Order: sequence, then C-alpha cells, then structure tokens
Amino acid sequence: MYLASRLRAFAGAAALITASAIAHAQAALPNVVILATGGTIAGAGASAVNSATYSAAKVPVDKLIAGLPELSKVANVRGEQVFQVASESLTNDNLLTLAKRVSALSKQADVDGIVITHGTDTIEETGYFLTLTVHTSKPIIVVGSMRPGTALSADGALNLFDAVNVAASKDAAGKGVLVVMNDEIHTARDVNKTVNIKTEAFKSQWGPLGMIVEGKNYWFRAPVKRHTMQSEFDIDTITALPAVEIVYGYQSVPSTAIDAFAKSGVKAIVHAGTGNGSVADRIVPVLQKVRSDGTIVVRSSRVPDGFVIRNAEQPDDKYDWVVAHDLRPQKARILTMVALTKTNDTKELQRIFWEY
Ligand code: DAS
Repeated sequence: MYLASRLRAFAGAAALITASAIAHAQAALPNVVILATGGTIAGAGASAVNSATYSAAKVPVDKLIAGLPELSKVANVRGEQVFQVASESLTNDNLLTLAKRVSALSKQADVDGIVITHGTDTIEETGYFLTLTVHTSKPIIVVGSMRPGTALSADGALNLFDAVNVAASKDAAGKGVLVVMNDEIHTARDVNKTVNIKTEAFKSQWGPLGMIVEGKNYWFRAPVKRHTMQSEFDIDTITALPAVEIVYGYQSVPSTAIDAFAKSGVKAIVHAGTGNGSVADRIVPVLQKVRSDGTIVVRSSRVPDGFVIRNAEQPDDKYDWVVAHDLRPQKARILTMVALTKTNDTKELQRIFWEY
C-alpha cells in the first residue's frame, strides 16, 4: 500500500514536472501570427488528382493550423482570417487593410513574426506593397501553394511549415518582406510567379536570398534595395492609393486603352512595352499628350527579365517619362501608387525607382 501510494505520488510529481517543462518550453518559443487571405493554400479539390481543378479560398486559417501539428514545435502560432479570396480578386482597399493589420501586429511585443497565407497569382504585388510600407524589422513572410491541400503531393503544408520557421527565425529579421515557396526564401521585391502550373513557380531574376531545408535557413545573399525600416513610405500614414493602370505593348496596338484610362482620370499609366520598354511609333505621341495633361508615364517592359535603360529606346528626359528599372509592370504599378502618395515630381519618382 505504502509503495503504491509513493509510486502514485512520484508519478503525479513527474507529470507535474513534465507539464511545467512543456509549458516552459512552449513559452520560450517565438510567437507567430498567421494572417490568412485565401488562395490555393486554402483551396480544396473534389479529388486527390485535382492538382489544377479546385476551388481556392475555402479552408479557414484555424483548420490550416490544426492540420499542421508540427508548427507547435516551432512557434506559438495563432491565426486571423483577414480575407478568404483568390488573390486575383484582391483590391487596393484589401492591400491597405492587410498592411495596416501587419503594421499593428508588428508593433506588439508579443508578436515575433508574421506569416501571410495568400494566393500565388498576386503574391508578388502584396509582398512588394508590404515591403515598401510596413515599418518593422520583424520577419514578415508571404506564402502560398500551387496545389490545394486535397491534392496528391500538395505543397501547401511544407510551404506553411517553412514560412512559420522563417518567421520564427531571428536571422530572418531586417531582410524586408520575404516570400517562402518551394524550399526557397525570396525577397518580395525580386520574386515573381514565372510558371502558372508547377510547384517550382517562383523565381527572382537576381536569385533567392537562400533556402530553408528541414527547418533550417541557409542564407547566400542580402537585399540591397530599400525596404521596411529604410522606407520613406509608411502604411500608417497612407489612407488611399491613387489609380495607376497598365497598358500592354504588342504589334498593331491601338491607343484605345490609353485614351480610356486617361479619360478616367488615372494618375499614372505604366506602359508594358516590348523589348527594352519600346513604344510603338503611333503610341509615342499619345503618351506624350497623356504626360502633358499631367498624368505620369512609366516605361516598363513585357519582357520578364532584364531592366529598362533610361533614354535608350525612348528620350525619357525629353518626354519627362519615368523608367521602371527591373520591375515588372505589375510591380512598377505598386511602386508608382505608393510613390504618388508622396510626390508626383518625375525626378523624385525616378529616384524612387532606382532605390526601391
Ligand atoms: N487563383 C490563385 C490565387 O488565389 C490560386 C493560387 O494559386 O493561390 O492566387
């Protein structure tokens, strides 16, 4: 009897010690908040072989977290459902709402890192907007997936596990907003979706910053463009984004789109030209007129990689146009919107394109 009671007492004490050790270990873990916006990472298909035919933005954030118990070994994770949409449907207002939430959370002492689950189609636009406007050095990671969780060899679970790992990592701080996909760690500034049907979908023409393998980060370079704490733009002072639209250059293109955008009162037009940002002869005077009416003209290129050279294909100084440097049209639009919240001086705008 005595031995049994002693054993019970010991077992009870051991259980208490274990429980407090676990609680202590959990308390020592970083706190990561997952802001869910929708996309394929929250998608579901009718069959395991549906890797491309499925509905995006179905699975709530709490179910995403519950489906990944491994996260509890990496961080104390909690989720917020900010939106539940496919990312092609996100709007400027959604960008402002999300960025303001990220900014507010980043200021909380009990938040060490933030993960944003997002559709892959426009991750590059949201990520770039956040890196331009959120003033924090805490890790902010945007993550998506190319296959829904219901599909064979789904990529979302490992992408999310990796994203939380990076968000919980001290060595990810101060690198700007990052995009973690397919084992790679990219800057939100450089990364673009380059393949629309493979899990290896994201590339940065200047290369990823590094990789994450089995929960460990391997860094190989650091960003050189201004971001987050070094940015002159602050989401906490931005209340609206100006209308900036994109027109595409191709053979026999008419000026219809430019005329319509100009008439609608846009503040800037990004021209996605051919080659090094070339503009068709018949379109040059149309864009000159648009500029003379006070609308900003940004010369970008439909060619995925490389960068637009100022005063090469067009006399930008003479026309008072801005060149988009290495930014693809959709990112040139994001930077132009953010820059126009501060200035519409073309020399200042060009400086901003060189620096961000
Ligand atoms: N429609 C795509 C999106 O929401 C699905 C995805 O790839 O996440 O961006």
